[in-house]
Amino acid sequence: MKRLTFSLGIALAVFLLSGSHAWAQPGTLITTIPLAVPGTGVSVAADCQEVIYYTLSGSNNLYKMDKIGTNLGSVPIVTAAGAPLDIDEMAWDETRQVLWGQLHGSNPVDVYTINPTTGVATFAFTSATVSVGTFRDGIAFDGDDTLWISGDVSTTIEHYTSAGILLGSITPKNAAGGTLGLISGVVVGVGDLLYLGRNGAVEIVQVKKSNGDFIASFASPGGTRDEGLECDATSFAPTLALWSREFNPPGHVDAIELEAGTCECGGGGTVTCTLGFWKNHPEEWTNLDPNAIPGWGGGNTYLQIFGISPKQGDASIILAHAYLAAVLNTGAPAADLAAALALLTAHPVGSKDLVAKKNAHPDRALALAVAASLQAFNESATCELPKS
Ligand SMILES: [Ca+2]
Ligand SMILES: [Ca+2]
Repeated sequence: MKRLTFSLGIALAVFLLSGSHAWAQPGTLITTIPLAVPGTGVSVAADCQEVIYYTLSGSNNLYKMDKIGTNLGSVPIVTAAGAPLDIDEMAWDETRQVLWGQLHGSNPVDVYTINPTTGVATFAFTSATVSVGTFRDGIAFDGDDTLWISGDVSTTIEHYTSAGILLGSITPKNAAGGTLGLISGVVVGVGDLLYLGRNGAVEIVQVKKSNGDFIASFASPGGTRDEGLECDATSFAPTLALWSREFNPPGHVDAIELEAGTCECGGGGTVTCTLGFWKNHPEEWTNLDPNAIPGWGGGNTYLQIFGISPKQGDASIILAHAYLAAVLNTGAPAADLAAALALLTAHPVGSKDLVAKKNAHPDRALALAVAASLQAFNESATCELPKS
């Protein structure tokens, strides 16, 4: 009897403890905020200082409110020449301290940067993204200084450098491996992750940035239409929030809890000098000549080596990519750099010595381990904002 009482006491303590922590889960609604100025629209953005931005259909105003819905005023969005612009979905860029926005009704989509204080919008580039309707719902700024852009009710997401160079396109998949479709909002996650809102499907989906493969999904506790999305790591810290914009008037934005650490405010605020960053920005290389040919490069230039895909799991090429990015970054582990150079000298790019096969060369596992270590370093390395 005594033991039973003791067990009940433990159970009660666990119950009380769990109650005090509320056991919040990813996908839980944190709060719903009615728009301070009501209306129709698809946009929501958040800077890293608890200011929420949105626009309304038929207006060129950039509206601001705080995380409890207090109206913080508005500023008209205009070009430098004074022409009014109706902007749809927007994404905060913490590095440049600007909003990236899509022009309403543009097809293919015109992309602008917007100064949140003055409202002055600067044309950036025209995307390849063709969209149905007139609302432009998906834009996200990535910490490697790229953008992910989709139109409305889209099946694809296009990937661009901040200078507007098209890097590729993904077609996100559903759990069964078919085309996901209905994509409106897009948010960049940490690592190989995008969060997507599905127009009218009341669902938030995680897919792989690299190829669109399905990872997971949860029912959206937001409105009936998850249009624009935005990562907000600040307003409800330490809880990580995803803002979702409801289309229909009077309009609201919903803060939805996300798994801790899975997205960053405004792309993180520093440029992460990943392998992709260096591949896309040869003009930023300071300690290697992109057109020089290393002895281990199989006759290719450094820049050409970045363009070779590692067919058959060719570890020489995987290692060469990681090594080049690590050399271009500052502060890579010296032992890893030396090991990589020795391996590449023994097994140059194009030798196919280290392809995946039965009885693969014993150096293959070592090359992959060194590449993984250098890649972990590259994924955390920061560098200067591109000068473009
Ligand atoms: Ca939509
Ligand atoms: Ca957004």
